[in-house]
Amino acid sequence: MMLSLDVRLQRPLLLSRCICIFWLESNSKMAHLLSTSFSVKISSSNRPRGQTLNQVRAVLPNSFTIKTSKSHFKRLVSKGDRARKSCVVLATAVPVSKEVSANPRYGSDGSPSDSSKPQRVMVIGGDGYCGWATALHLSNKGYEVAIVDSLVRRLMDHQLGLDSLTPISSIHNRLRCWKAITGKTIELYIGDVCDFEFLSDTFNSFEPDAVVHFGEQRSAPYSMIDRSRAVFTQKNNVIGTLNVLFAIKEFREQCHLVKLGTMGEYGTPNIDIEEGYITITHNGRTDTLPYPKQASSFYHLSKVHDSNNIAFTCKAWGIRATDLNQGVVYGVKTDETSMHEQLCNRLDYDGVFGTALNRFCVQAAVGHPLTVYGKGGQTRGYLDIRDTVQCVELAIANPANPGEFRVFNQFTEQFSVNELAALVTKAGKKLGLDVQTISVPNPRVEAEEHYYNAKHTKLIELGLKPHLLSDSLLDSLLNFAIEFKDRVDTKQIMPSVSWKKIGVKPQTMSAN
Ligand code: NAD
Ligand code: USQ
Repeated sequence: MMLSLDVRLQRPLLLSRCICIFWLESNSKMAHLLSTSFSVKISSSNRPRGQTLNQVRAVLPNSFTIKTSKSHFKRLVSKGDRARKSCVVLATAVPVSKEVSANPRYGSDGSPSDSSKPQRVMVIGGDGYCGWATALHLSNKGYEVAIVDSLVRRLMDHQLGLDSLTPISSIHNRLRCWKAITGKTIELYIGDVCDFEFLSDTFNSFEPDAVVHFGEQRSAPYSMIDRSRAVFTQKNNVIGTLNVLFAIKEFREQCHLVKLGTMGEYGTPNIDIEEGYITITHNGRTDTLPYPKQASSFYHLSKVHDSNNIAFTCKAWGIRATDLNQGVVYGVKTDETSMHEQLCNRLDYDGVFGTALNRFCVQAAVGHPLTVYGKGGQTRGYLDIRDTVQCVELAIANPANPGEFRVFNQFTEQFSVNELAALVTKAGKKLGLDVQTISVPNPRVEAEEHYYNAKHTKLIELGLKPHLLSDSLLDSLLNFAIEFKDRVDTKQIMPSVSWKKIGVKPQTMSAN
């Protein structure tokens, strides 16, 4: 079926409102990326790799064409079996606030009142790296799960000419596969959480007991490409989170917000990093205050703004929230994503979205020298993706109290970049790889040699059993990278975004 949408319409009347929202939002917020005439093919198969930004001409569209099948449109809002929820995402009914006592899943003390009933968890950003693994894990553990995602990340990859190392199926095929293998349904709402009407409908349709919010622009380099990407990052992240807070207040007062923050909010202070709060004695008086934040990119700063907004609404409205200040995640396989190739998670290795250890493993696999930025003493907290899903489950199972803004530092070990490079070199040699390292002039503004000692005990106290970085994990990640090395576009490996060169001029990022 060929379908044309005129995006000048104030309110497109047709079909799935969700996809209209997605594209309209994309158009208004991502004008830096789109073009006056724009043709998009959406299909369940993967797009061709290595597409350049020039190939996906980038100017704001007056109209665009979506080629898809009728059945795909039907699946844009993939619903569970419950009849009461049919078409709710398409509806615009004004929701009614619910009283706390009217929520049968919580007792008067705010704790879940019926432990036998699976909790309903909304995973925002559930098509992404952490969100996909988490959604499957929670579904496997008996939670009723809905994924909310605008799919903007797939669009960004497309526009920057990037691709995951691993081939990833469309979200629809992923969910079909999950259902076929496990019999479990994960509901799907495609839309942008910055669109409050969409979010309201989604909340009223799904009625979450917990919301896990991964749905943000998460790359520091992306936020430092140019002014419009910086603005997009902060609008997308801060407004999205603000909308989630308002949705909880309005429709699901007892819902527990589990928000993905980042260790990078703290920066690299010359004292120990505490979990969220620090007790200070100043001029003879003592207080426990939020730990000072020194973020070092427009992305990391968006997380600081989120944290402040969440803390404020916990105080003002009694919202219950857990801020998971997560370190850098590595790895790709979890028990659930390993069940079938269509469930495979993404693995980013490029200079914009790829993170240190994942990048180093892919670099080693293709014989590219490991790209240590500057002196390589930059130290961060790291964790295996299998621990990301475990930590989120622990946070949901042990909710914050009403009004509590709880902060957990979510990582298991800390490493400098040089230490990571040495570990990958050693593991690569065991596999017969010739692994070299180069020092790349640091594209970022950050301390390259510094003190770093961050606390991370609260999740352990709740029962986290860490998967520490081991030879076997490195071996498996390297072998995984070797398996897919033919998909690597080596031109995407070197960093291309400079913290100092960012300006107002839109930057064209393309694979040459
Ligand atoms: P990702 O880019 O793979 O996934 C993010 C998902 O959110 C994407 O599917 C994207 O389409 C969706 N999204 C973005 N904006 C949205 C919006 N406005 N409405 C609906 N959906 C939206 O990122 P990730 O690596 O999975 O990271 C997830 C979260 O975890 C982020 O908040 C990130 O800051 C945090 N985090 C990630 C890491 C890491 O190493 N990957 C480390 C620490 C914290
Ligand atoms: N680095 C290199 N070489 C590389 C890539 C990175 O030396 O090829 C260095 C960076 O300069 C930085 C460190 O490694 O000092 C970590 O960089 P990264 O790209 O792995 O991670 P970062 O940009 O901090 O962001 C990632 C996620 C982000 C999350 C953050 C957690 O993309 O969403 O918030 O990790 S944290 O670092 O704890 O803030």
